[in-house]
Amino acid sequence: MNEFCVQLPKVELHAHINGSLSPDTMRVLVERKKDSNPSLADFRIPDSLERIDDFFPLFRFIYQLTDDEPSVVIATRNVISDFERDGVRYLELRTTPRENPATGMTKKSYLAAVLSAINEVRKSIVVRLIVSIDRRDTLEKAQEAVDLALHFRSQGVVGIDLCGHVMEGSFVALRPAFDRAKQHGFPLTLHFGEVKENMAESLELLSIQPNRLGHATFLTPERRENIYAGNIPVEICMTSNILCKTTSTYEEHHIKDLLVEKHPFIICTDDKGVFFSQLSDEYTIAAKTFGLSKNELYEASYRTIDAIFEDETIKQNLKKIWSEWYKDNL
Ligand code: 6MZ
Repeated sequence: MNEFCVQLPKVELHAHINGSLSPDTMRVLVERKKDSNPSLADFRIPDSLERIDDFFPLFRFIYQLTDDEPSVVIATRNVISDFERDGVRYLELRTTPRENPATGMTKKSYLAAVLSAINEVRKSIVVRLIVSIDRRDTLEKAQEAVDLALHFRSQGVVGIDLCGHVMEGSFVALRPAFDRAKQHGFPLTLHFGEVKENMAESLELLSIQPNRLGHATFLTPERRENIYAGNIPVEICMTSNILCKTTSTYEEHHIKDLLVEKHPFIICTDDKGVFFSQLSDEYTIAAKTFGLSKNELYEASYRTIDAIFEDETIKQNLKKIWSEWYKDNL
């Protein structure tokens, strides 16, 4: 089944760039930097995490690897190649603009570096960028992220994300930036109900009418009803949820409710570097856990095309690629 899941054309819509660096890419970047920063050579990514709180501090290490533009280009290019090798044909990466005065990297030059890698010519994968706003940011910084998204729109920025430490910050404080992004026509995807404690702001998050939701693990019956009524696609990251211990088993994962309800979902990786899981692995897990046939996996993958932040022409092109693959393989 895994080989089939690698071959299956797939869409990836929830992948944080700095969480997606493979061990090989991390090694390449450590090599580049270990002379100036010897402590990097000792870092080990943990196999498992006690709780989701242990996840976010990992980025203090990873961010030292991508703290200048050439490293950002290598990181982004390698992440794209990893997804391409895994059969991803359309990819929306997301990242939080970051600066580093020590190397002269600004948020603008960071995004320019990411986009230069995204816009390298490739035959079998289309890549776009979502600009992430961290929950811990000030409104001013969030507005700056929207400015940058507008600045780089013609180079492949297609949407705005709310992400970051699930127990910190608040959407309410940042809402004016998201309202402005929406006024400019950017679709929004919001991390939603990743932990129980996030439920307090769920109504506020839905009131902005997001185009997609990340995770949506914890839902009250009312919120579930809102999401179904709005037909809002959910980005599902099973291994991420298991390793962050927000879901206890694959069998109990909330994707099961979406399968039963036939509600749109997109199987995604979240942070494939930190969680050691390719997108094909996530499809394989879904197939094994819920007994999905090859045809059902194909259908699930085909339906994700409707959730991308791109126009009808690109959607139709992708649907053609999927249909041709179906004729040859199923
Ligand atoms: C919320 C997450 C996340 O933006 O530097 N991030 N935010 N929930 C998650 N679930 C596990 N996984 C990653 O990528 C890393 C950043 O993405 C966010 C965190 O803010 C993390 O610092 P970029 O490319």
